[in-house]
Amino acid sequence: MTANRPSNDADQPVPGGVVPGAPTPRTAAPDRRGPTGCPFHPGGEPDDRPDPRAQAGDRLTTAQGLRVDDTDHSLTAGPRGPLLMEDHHFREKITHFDHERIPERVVHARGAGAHGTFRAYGNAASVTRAAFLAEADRETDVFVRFSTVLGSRGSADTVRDVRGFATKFYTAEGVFDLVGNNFPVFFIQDAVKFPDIIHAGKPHPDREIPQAQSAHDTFWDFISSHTESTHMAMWAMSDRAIPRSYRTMEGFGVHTFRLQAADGSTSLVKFHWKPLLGVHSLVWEEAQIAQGADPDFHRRDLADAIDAGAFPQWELGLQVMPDTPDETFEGIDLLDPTKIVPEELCPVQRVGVMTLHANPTNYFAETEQVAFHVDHLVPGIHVTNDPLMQGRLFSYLDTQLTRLGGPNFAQLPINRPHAPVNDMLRDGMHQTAVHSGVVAYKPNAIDDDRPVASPEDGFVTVPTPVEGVKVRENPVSFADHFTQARLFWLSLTPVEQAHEVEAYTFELGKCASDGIRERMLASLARVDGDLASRVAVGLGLEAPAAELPEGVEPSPALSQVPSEPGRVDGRVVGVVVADGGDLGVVGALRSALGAEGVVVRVVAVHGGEVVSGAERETVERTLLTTRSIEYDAVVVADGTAGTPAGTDPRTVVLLQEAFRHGKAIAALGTGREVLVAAGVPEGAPGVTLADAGAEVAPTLREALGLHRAWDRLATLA
Ligand code: HDE
Repeated sequence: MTANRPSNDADQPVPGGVVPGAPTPRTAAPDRRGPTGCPFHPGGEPDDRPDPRAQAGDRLTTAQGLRVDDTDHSLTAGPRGPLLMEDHHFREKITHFDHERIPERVVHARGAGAHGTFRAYGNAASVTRAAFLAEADRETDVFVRFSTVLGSRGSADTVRDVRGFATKFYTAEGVFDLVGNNFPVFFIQDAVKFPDIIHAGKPHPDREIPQAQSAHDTFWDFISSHTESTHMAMWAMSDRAIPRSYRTMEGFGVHTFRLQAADGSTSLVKFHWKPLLGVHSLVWEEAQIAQGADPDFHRRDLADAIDAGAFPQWELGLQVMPDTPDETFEGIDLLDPTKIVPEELCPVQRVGVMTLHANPTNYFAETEQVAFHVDHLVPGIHVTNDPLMQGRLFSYLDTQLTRLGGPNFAQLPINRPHAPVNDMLRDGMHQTAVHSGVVAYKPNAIDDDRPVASPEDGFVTVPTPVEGVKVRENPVSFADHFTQARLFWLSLTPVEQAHEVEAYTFELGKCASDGIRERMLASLARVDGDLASRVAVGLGLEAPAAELPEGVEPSPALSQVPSEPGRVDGRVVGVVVADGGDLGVVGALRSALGAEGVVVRVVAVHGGEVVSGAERETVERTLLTTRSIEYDAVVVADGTAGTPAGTDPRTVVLLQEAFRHGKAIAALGTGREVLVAAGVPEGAPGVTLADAGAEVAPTLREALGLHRAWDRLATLA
């Protein structure tokens, strides 16, 4: 018993004036300790005290804090005898290990997270009273989890799939979760079909293959028989489904939200995340190589960038539309999650910036246990009757009960609000709070009716009218499944269209059923005749006659091909060097490009150092440990020709892949002979020859900012 803790001694007198049953000095909570025995210090944790969330002390102990004498030998009856039941350390260690896993997410199982801050510009005050958006320069902590949808927790990052982009804002008014994707639309219009599309996309239940792939019969069986999926399928077959990095993805809230300003006025709003690094993708062959060479490609990229101080940033954008009774804008039904509102019709207004600046300390505690929920809203942000959104309101709370083992998951450190919680919820599995007092009901006289409700500044549902007969049907406007699929197609540049054709041909080519292929071709013929006939040629089938929606205008904002060079932070240039060759190029490129965050990596045939006269450079990648997917540009140094590095077949593969993937390539001096040997044409777009590193630096800077040599990709597509 600590000195400051009241005694439970039954003889102690009850102080006068205490209401019977109310908390008295006779009751006492456990001492304030973290999960590993460290004391909590009210008023913050000074740096010189141990973190109460972390492991404490330097001695190995049991979970009960008992010091362990030996953890390498179980307790046996003699050195050759059986294990003794008495071995409490063995039983505790193995039992805990046996239960280390929790169920992975049924969708979005594979993910990576990061901590950061959101700073509001203040210009959203006219549309929402949510303080974290409305107050200029207000900073709010965030945790973001990016994910793929179909794959298991251990699957590869670069599969063709939609990416989850879920953000938890720990606002002073409670947690707000923006649980979005990197596509602005969804496959289905009604949440009741979600198990169907996911069962169709997941591996076939008999052999449990293919993993994390949509290129199989059940997926395309579903898509081809649900024409409402056509628009989202166009996105899934585009370069958007194979992002270069989580840092170069857009994010979308998908559904239309209803925002309410302080004066009570409401608007219908779509959320966008705009990456400051631009929107960039891999090409398909790169994505496939990465699945084998580095299945953690995106996870590693995010963590490395943050470690290196290249903090990824996104601006939060709003498309604000009038809240009219028909909930449509320019003829687009805002409740239909298979439709976008083109930016040209309603510009995206940027209202704040998010910076991710810290990696998680522990993957399980943070990224795995974080629990997002579409229903985590704050005053000023409200849901609409989008039937997909309405279904999600049920699903996310429900799924955590199984995944996180009960109703107290909000108490896990990563899920705790950064606002006072007095919820009157009690008990339950894994309860870590020690609620005091006897009152957990309202109204109550014992506690002066506390805690009190907040009709003024609490979450007050916008009083929108609801009426109608109970039906299982969609609004008539939901029946248009092709106009926006065509809009998407028409908005792509020819090289992006070629990738779309290739993706459809690949995916349908992996299906065994002709019926599925034919049904899909029939859908594509309602998007674009050229698209349908090119895919049909690849599949060796007849293209059906085109039957197209009329008057569709493209939205140039949907293309990913940049009109001018963008930022280059975190872009990587690989420089192939050899002993005895020119090493000065490495320093020249670093000093020319390093200030903008470009990473210059030395690639050689062996590890350790490369040496040339008095010059030496540390080798960061050998031809054995590297692959072209690591680089945005490849440079061959002067003096490499004829050396083991210059003649190694892996250098040839490196250059050929960089060439095929539209990456910038440069050769200095005799390095051009290495290009010739690799079959890289000297005059091709994005291929530069020079004598010194400083000469190629400006060309490389521009090429990196454009992401690809698009003209070259167009000739290869
Ligand atoms: Fe989800 N979704 N979803 N989803 N979703 C889940 O919740 C669900 C949908 C999204 O990083 C699950 O905690 C239904 C659209 C993301 O932890 C589950 C429907 C969008 C994440 C669930 C949808 C999303 C999830 C699984 C149809 C984009 C990962 C684990 C109505 C706007 C969040 C979990 C993270 C996760 C249900 C459709 C995004 C089962 C029923 C549309 C980013 O509750």
